[in-house]
Amino acid sequence: MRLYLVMGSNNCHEEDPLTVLEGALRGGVSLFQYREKGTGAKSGQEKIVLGQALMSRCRSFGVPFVVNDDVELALTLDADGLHIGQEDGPISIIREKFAEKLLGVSVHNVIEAEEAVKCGADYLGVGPMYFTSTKTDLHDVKGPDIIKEIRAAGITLPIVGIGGIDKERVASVVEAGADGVAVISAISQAPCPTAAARELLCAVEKVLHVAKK
Ligand code: 3NM
Repeated sequence: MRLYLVMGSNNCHEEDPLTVLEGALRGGVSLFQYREKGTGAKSGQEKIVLGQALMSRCRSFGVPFVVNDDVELALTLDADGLHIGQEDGPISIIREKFAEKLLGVSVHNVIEAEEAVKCGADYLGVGPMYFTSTKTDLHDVKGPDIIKEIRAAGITLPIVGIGGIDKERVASVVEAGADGVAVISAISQAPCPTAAARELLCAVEKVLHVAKK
């Protein structure tokens, strides 16, 4: 959960998403979510074909491949897991469909986090940590304090913070109690995704190692 890359083709601008992903994997991304959403996003067969190609890159690095929202696509691709939001239907029903797979849930407060835990989520995505223009239907910015509140409520499930995170902001998110960070633009829009991933991972590990001492 240390460095989670979330990405679809429209997050990569001029670059080929496969090249961006491969570079990011080389830099140490440990989990990948295929989020093909928004303007110009692929659909139908094209979405499946890109998903297959991205999944195969992840497999060659031994990194789990998770699909955002799209239950059918996750089943078609036989992905390693699914990530859902609060609008994607009852978590417990989806959990049953993906009994053997990774299930992540986006949460924005303690009540949603407790519900996700009760329904059997494997990890929580908590956001937005900071303002971001990458997501259009953004909730109110919560800041890293919301992770502290979730931890204070006794929730021990793996947590990644998401939303507007760059290498300077990693420490605030991990110090608040996250196991790692999830990013889109900090890697997909970086001049060198490998270097960007390396720097983000380094920033996460720095806080975790200090905490262990
Ligand atoms: N979910 P960037 S914020 C996909 O708050 C997503 O749940 C969010 O993109 C949430 O790293 C977000 O470029 C976008 O800010 C993250």
